[in-house]
Amino acid sequence: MADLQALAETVINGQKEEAERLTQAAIDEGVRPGEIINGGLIAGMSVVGEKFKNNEFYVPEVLIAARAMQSAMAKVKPLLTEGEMEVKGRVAIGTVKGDLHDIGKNLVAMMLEGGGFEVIDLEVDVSPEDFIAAVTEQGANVIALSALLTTTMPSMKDTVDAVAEAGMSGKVKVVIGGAPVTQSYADEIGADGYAPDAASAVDKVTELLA
Ligand code: B1M
Repeated sequence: MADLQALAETVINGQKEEAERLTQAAIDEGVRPGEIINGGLIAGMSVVGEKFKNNEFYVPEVLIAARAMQSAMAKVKPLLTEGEMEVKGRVAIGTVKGDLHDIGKNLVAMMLEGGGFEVIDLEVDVSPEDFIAAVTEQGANVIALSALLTTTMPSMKDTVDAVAEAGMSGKVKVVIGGAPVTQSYADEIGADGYAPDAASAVDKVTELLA
């Protein structure tokens, strides 16, 4: 039987090959991709985050764990998108200007793809202008902003303001998230939605486009 706790441990310990092997075993046993991601990969990375906060882990351990998680994720990702027929909307996602954290943003992007959305991944350090360009040039109808630093959260407000200045408020929905972000911050800056994690980001975008 698939052992998602053991998979989480391989992420925590940065065991890339073992993480890939256990992920493949879970896939072969028919465990749903979302379950592998939530119960194994995200669960492991949350522990890594805690250890980093408590100074039990330093940057190198964190990067090694992230590499194990991302390479295991690469095995699950094609399955999340496989068989999806209806494209529910086009989401331009990125980590905001000045912010280079992309693990959570990548999870949200993958879950959105798995939820039937077309995802335009603008990567990291994305300016408000680049988000607007994704709407005007690539037809995005949702802008999804991720921030992990309190110092980069103001760029979320700048992006919401840029959407209003471009006359797109209401037509393009802006959803925000990331560890320091809250519903009350979303309300304060006038974002259309907030989600605390990757799975609820899919629910929120679905709700906003309904
Ligand atoms: Co950084 N870092 N980091 N870091 N880092 C944090 C965020 C920090 C909390 C660590 C700490 O001090 N305890 C702290 C921020 C403090 C603050 O502002 N409040 C911090 C800092 C200070 C920094 C640097 C400034 C350190 C330095 O250089 N002095 C620097 C900044 C670089 C920059 O961005 N300009 C830095 C650098 C790095 C690394 C490069 C080493 C690495 C990033 C690697 C990468 O992303 N490729 C890193 C990491 C890994 C972390 C921690 C340990 C883990 C972040 C992570 O990936 N978590 C983090 C500590 C922590 O979180 N406890 C920390 C796992 C990931 C799955 O969670 O991204 O929260 P998360 O995503 C979640 C939800 O938030 C949500 O869904 C995801 C999963 O369900 N979500 C969304 C995310 N985006 C969403 C968008 C949505 C909806 C939901 O809608 C659109």
